[in-house]
Amino acid sequence: MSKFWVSCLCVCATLSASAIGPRVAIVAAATNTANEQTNTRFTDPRDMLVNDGRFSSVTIISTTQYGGGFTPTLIDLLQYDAILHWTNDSNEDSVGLGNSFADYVDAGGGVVVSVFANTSTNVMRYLRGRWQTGNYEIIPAAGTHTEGPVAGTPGTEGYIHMATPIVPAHPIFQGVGDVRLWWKTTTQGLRWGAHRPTNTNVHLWGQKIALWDDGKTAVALHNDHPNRVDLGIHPVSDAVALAYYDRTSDAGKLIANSLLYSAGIAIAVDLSLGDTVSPMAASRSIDYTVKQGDIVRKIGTVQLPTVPEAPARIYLLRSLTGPITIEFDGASYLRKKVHAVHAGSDLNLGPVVLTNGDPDNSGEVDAADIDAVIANFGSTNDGSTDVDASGEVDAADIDIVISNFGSVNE
Ligand SMILES: [Ca+2]
Ligand SMILES: [Ca+2]
Repeated sequence: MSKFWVSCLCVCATLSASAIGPRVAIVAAATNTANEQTNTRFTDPRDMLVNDGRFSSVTIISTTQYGGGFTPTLIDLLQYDAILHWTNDSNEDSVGLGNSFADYVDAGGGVVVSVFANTSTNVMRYLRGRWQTGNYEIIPAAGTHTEGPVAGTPGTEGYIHMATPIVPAHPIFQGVGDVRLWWKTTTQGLRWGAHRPTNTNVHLWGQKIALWDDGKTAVALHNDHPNRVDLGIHPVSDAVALAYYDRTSDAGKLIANSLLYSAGIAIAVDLSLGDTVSPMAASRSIDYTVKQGDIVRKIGTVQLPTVPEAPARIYLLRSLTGPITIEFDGASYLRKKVHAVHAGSDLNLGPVVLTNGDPDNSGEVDAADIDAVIANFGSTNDGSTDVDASGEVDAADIDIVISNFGSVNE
């Protein structure tokens, strides 16, 4: 894998909160818009997640062909610990998106799929490709959605409520009370609102853990992928359209809990970047790989702010208990291995110090690194040989290489 992430340039904006928690992204075809960063069908769920306070950042990525929309690759998605997906318009490429999401689940990322991505009969609005052939779906695609009450008198209105969960102790329901969706019937008898999946089935590998009070699916899990959750709810609130979830109920909390659960257990690590002044001149991305034996269980990045407020966090599937090895390997730092035991709950690795000075990524701080720094001396735009990220390739960078000379990857 490339050591230098190709970021999604200017098309995604991230709202950072001071909270400690997973970095998450909305990756959705919420609507066709020239600017998904300001359109309320994207910003309403984004703001709900930011205000929830349990995510360190929330990014908006549109998957439509309009505005800044694109089909993210696995590399794009690995910047996040979990993603929330839904559609209310067509994806640019529903096959490519399904392939990326399947790869992301395999890499340990959390994926929460919501209405109408798990109800629409339009082939551009549900995930295809390996998402379907690899059995990542929970609620079968294209089953349509139901609006309004089971039976309703014309000209009336009311609510669909989530019933008492089938698995009440599940963490997804922690602190969640009433979850409700408003509906009305027109005087002509048309039903409107309370959008939920019509199909009450889930795939053989799925499990329903909560229903709406009419028996439709509200929350379902994947038995083989603990990082997969399906919600029978459209994740835009009634601040945007009356027919959507009641934002004074706990629907938003249910969505946030699902995202948090899909991200997995938190592994805290007090990552310090040796030979870097504090505060750092620029934030840094450090790649990591979690392995069990030789099997790769999770790959991703941690983003270190210039002034770390708290240990960085890595998220890992809760089911992967046993000894694990975490390899850190970012930019001009040597690879560092840390061993731990994953007991199924959050754990703390304590301090981990990385060694800087290998801008050519040979695995050793050596003469070639000094040559590389000298070759770029004075440059203000070479991120690899500016090993202290000061903004300039200068004497401090040579000092760092010399001070760690001879160090090798662990
Ligand atoms: Ca080297
Ligand atoms: Ca420098």
